Amino acid sequence: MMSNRFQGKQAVITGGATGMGYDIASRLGMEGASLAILDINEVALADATQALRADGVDANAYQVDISNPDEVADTFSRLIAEFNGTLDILINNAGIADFGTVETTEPEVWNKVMAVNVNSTYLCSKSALPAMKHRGGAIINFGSVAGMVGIPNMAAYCASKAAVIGLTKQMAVDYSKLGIRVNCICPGMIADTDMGRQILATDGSEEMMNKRLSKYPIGRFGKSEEIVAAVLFLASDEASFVCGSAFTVDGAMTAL
Ligand code: 1HS
Repeated sequence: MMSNRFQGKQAVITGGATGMGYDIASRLGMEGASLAILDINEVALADATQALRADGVDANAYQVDISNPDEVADTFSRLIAEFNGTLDILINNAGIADFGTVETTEPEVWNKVMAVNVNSTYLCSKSALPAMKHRGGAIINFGSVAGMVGIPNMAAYCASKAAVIGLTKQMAVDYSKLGIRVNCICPGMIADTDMGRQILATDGSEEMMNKRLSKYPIGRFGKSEEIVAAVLFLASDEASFVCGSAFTVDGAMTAL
């Protein structure tokens, strides 16, 4: 049975055109939320919006590079106007993965990963917060197990996700008293998204695959829907006392 936890709520999802972002958007919309979908990919954005609307979801699309301060400010002023000045939920989902040790990571790659994963979370939150103060709200950032333990050959990605976890805790301290709950989700390897496939493909040898899998006590990688369920919980009123949490959904990967 589909519940209606988000009836009357207005939500922004970054990176909402594909992968987990789309899955989150779709579930939020099916449970009643009105959506602003942000994505850099114009074609994917048009397809996603069409698919959501075909399912009866109220969704508007905004093409934006969320690492660009001016573009973010302009996009949020337009989408908040469309939402009549209020915003309830911000899902800072968009992110990229890249590979390298500290020695093999070039500054351009380091800066891009930090810009897309960390700066965007800061910039979108900065633009969203004034509109969330009217009736409270929820911000869900995307950390990762990679922000809690080291992953081989992912220096920039690990640093970026640790920064998101730190920013989440800091924001929770400043904004909980205003009724805005800030949390981050820390997924383990999710195999059925583009990012998951990209990470698995960097070294898809059987040996590497088994090594990766052996880090997961549950004996498998995760599925997008298992992260989406946790994100929706954090966004909902059921999580009314959950603030500043780094919520691991990882099959005990970081417990090992
Ligand atoms: C993509 C997500 O942030 C997880 S990174 C974990 C990679 S590993 O556990 O498969 O090495």
